[in-house]
Amino acid sequence: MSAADKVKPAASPASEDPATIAGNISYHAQYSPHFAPLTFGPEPAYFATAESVRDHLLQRWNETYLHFHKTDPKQTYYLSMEYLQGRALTNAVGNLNITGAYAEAVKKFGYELEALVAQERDMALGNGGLGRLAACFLDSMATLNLPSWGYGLRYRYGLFKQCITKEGQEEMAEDWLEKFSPWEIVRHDVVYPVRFFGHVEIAPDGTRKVVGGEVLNALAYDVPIPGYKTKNAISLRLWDAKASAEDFNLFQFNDGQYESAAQLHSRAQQICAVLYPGDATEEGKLLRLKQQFFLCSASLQDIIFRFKERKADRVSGKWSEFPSKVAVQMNDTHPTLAIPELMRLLMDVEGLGWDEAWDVTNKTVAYTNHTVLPEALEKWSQAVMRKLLPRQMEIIEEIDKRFRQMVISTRKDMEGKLDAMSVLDNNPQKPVVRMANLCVVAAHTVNGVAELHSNILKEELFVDYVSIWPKKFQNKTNGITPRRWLRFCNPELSEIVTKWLKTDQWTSNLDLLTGLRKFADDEKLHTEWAAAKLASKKRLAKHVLDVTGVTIDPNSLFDIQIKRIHEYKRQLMNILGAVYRYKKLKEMSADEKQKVTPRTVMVGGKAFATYTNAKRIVKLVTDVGAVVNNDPDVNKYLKVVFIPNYNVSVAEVLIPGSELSQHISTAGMEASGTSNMKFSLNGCVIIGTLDGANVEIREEVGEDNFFLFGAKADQVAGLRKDRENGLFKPDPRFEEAKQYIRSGTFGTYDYAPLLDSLEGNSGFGRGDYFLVGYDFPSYIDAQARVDAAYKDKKRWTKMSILNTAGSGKFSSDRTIAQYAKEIWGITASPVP
Ligand code: B1N
Repeated sequence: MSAADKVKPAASPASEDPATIAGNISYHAQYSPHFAPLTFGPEPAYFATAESVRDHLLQRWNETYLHFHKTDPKQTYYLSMEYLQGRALTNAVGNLNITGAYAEAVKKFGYELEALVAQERDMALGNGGLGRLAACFLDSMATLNLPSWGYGLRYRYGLFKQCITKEGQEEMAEDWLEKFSPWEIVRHDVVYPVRFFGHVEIAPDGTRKVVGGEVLNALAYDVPIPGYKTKNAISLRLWDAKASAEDFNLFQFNDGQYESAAQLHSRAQQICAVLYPGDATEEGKLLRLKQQFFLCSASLQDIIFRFKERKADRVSGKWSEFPSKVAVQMNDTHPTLAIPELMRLLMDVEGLGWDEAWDVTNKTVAYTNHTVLPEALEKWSQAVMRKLLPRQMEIIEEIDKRFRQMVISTRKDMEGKLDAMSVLDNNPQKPVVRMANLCVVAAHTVNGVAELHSNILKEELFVDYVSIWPKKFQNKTNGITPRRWLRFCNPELSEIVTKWLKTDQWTSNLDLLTGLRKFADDEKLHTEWAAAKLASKKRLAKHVLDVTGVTIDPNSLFDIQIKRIHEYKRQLMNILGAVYRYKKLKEMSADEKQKVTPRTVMVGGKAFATYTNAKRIVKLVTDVGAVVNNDPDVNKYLKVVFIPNYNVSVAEVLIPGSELSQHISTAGMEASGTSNMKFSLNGCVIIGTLDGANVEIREEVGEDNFFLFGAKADQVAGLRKDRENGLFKPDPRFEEAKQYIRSGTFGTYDYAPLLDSLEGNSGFGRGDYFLVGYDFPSYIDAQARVDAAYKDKKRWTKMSILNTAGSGKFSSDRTIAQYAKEIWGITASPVP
């Protein structure tokens, strides 16, 4: 019997009555005050409100833990280096279905709930789609009552804050913990040692252990994740690194040697200091590897602890039962070290033999691939790995050896492919471990994130393995949570959807949206739909004015491209299109201009700090904007705005107000994309290539409601070859746009390296590897079709409705239900 069972708490603080809630908020303001009690400004009011919401979460979260403990279901553990949670308050009250009660409660203090929500800092522990996907998945896991948890790292600073200056992008540390986070609970009782460096010692009986090196402690912080309209709340467990008191050399400190006295403490701080520390240096690479291992080792020790905790007799073994209780999902290759670390724990700590440990590991771990870009496929130096993780490296070598033997003895025909398929690349120039290969060899299932991407995995990247393990490969098309991405971020449109469907069940059963199709021509719906869109556009225009000082016209077509800046995503094509549009406007007579569809082109996204060409693209967008927006001849017809510091909370303002969004990557290069799903769900029409999930979105919403252009994935290799052979003939419009920039129209910054990357055949300039020049004419033509369609309000509104109506497939509830059934083998376990 636990203490909690002996003495019941006085009263539940988790009330749904506004007056009681206000009392609880007031209680938190007094007894967990983070600010002087003199004033109760928006910031303290936000913290007190958040803490009172947390009371609700904690109650559910404790009950869920106990429920899983008692019922002992198979549980999934999602391992990810990134979680882009964004803000939590709106989502928490929304999922708990107490938004109205909280809105009323905070009114008693003179506040609107939205004003308090705006005080919250984004939890930006991720950089793009992969991290936001993990966050959407947690929401769906909780909502579907699945026994599942997330594991990640508690980075002190999240993804950098992007400032736009005259020089372009500048990065600042994102201090999300500056004033503490009310959503995390430090768990001083959950601590595991993680060892780096050292050497392997072999006992006379052959057992191995690592001695020496440095040991840091992983300390757990739990972020409760509530499901929508359910009692279940799951955990996102984030690890922080700590050195212990014994590692603090008091003698040295008192002797004035402050730095060396606290050496290990400062090394512990480095581990969770930032997401993606620069890896240009050897130190940077080592730090990233340390981060990855820290996540894997701490999480696996915790998973094994829980496996034993739930049934006492597991302490003494029954390891064959492990895969029937535990599923580990690796979000890309970043947590690959979970494989050798699980092997080590099973063999060196729990005493299993190799075969048994391998069987357990294989049946436990699964791997999701998120990219086929060669530069993003992780490879770690064997030497670095051997030094940092000597035992894990031994295990990787053994895995590689046994894999090679297996192929040679069972698949003689594949022997010639072994050099490409093996885990170790023993090229004497640069011996590396190929993490994706290790994942494919060790995992029971490998999946891609959209149909097209999964096919590319099976037909190209992993084709050789398919012939060995044909059943290992699956597709799980990505999804997004309809709670955050429609219900909460777009209340106007949500209400209309609920009204016309006569139910709000779509929030957890998104397929119901197809019910809107039969009203696609209804004039009354059109009027309401357009009014909701306009309201969101006005909110978006206000945001743009606040952060850039640029006034944009809510009656112009809002055209948005927001995502990480990368050459394959082709923001450069977008801006060349805008430059071409500008030039044409300059050449038009006043009468001709009257016929033009006014447009506001918005681009947002962060460039990795060391990715020079991506930073040049940011600079180009702002330079083009500065000229166009201040040109009285055209600025009624065109504006170009760079939206600074794109993140989850900015997306929640931009997406509802969008009308056209650009998903224009070179075909075959964007694994899925997930913002495309968010835009379409919010009644935005996509202009895009047949890439990633665009293919499936177009199928669902109908080809008339999608502006398609560009080369197909299977043409790309041939087009690049043609280019190398000098067979490419650029369209004059493409030449015109580039020349306009080169001529200095948008200032004197040196754009030559950027524009040169679009020239040449190969080698220097990369010969337009991303095929901007090839796709440009069809892109411009598609944009002309957009202009024409937008002039016909009826047609456009119908397209918008049909986009929302066709988005049901892209709920992360569907995705997660498929993972649960087809990969993890887990079932729902709702708290009674
Ligand atoms: O993962 C998303 C997809 O929707 C996107 O298409 C895909 O680009 C994205 C190395 C990545 N793939 N790979 C990464 C992130 C961080 C890093 O250090 C690679 N991100 C994606 C969700 O499936």
